Amino acid sequence: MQKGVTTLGRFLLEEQRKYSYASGEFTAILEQIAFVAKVIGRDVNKAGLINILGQTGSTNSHGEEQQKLDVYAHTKVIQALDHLGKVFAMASEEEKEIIHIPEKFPKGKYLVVFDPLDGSSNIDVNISIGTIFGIFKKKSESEAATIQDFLQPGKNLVASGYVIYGSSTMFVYTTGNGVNGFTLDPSIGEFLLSHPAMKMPEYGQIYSANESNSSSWKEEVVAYIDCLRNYPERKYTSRYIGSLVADFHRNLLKGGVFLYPEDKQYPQGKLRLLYEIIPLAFIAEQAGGSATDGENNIMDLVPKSLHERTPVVIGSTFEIALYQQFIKEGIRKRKKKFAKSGKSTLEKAIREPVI
Ligand code: AHM
Ligand code: MG
Repeated sequence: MQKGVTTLGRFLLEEQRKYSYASGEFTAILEQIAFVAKVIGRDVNKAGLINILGQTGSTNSHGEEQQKLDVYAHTKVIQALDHLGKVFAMASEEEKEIIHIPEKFPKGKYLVVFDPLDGSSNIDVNISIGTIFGIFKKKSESEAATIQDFLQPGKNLVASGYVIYGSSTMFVYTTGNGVNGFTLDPSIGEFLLSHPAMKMPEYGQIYSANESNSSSWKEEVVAYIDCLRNYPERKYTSRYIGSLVADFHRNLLKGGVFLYPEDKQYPQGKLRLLYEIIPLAFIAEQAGGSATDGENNIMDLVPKSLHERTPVVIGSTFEIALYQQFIKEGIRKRKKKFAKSGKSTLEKAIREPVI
């Protein structure tokens, strides 16, 4: 191995040693998530082959291969974590109720929330997808987990992260001490530190939104996008993959903003607060960016149910602050305010929101 190369395992261990009280329980959970990411990544890469293998009658080694890949990933994450003795309970996008630890295994003190395969509709067309996770500490003393245990704000997270299955497989995580990214070297089957201390640029030139929904966006959101499109100092461009982890990851590296606001089809927003948006908001914040639902910092929101949806705007500080300004002022107020100036609302909107 090359000098200076740090494996994820070594990095986790060194991080753990920084805290005298750390018992290693938490490290064990992260290691298992990284392990299952490799398993899921391997199967995602075979996605196009599953039918071919099935048709030729070749061995179906897992049995699960006939399942939808997101259900398969869901099962694999549970299997990777349920026996550790470190997890109290889990919640997944693929399961309506809480996932309890089987009686035969001891329980731990951590709660894991996850979206096993986000953007899974993109698998068939070879577009990057991802796994998102968040880890909380259990608060109650109860023997069996209840939904209440999971309804914690982002600021209670002890760790969060995601795995992107793209042109390479990457594991990105934070424990509140900055964000670090690891790239899988398939030849040795190890995640290697490739993106230490990731920082989101203060601003970018990208906005990511499904603009086909814009006819039912609030007028402030339409005006905001218009403002970015016509921004005088730099030309913003639109990039939308439709795969949250991939869109977020690109913006984390390059700067910019991802938004999925309320619209007619999703009056509460489409994305899920607990296991999609809160974990990514923690990463964004730790990398120097932020996330809002338009009014509140995402990290302050307390989910009211496991699968609650939220509007979200997440990204670089400049673009988020600009968005907040549009929402706060309201277009009508803005129009009124600038009516006398003789300048168009848009011009004013661009000039005024300097943060
Ligand atoms: P999923 O959790 O069912 O995969 O849906 C979430 C996905 C995100 O990855 C992505 O950002 C969004 O849905 C795309 O939605 P749309 O197709 O409406 O633009
Ligand atoms: Mg999802």
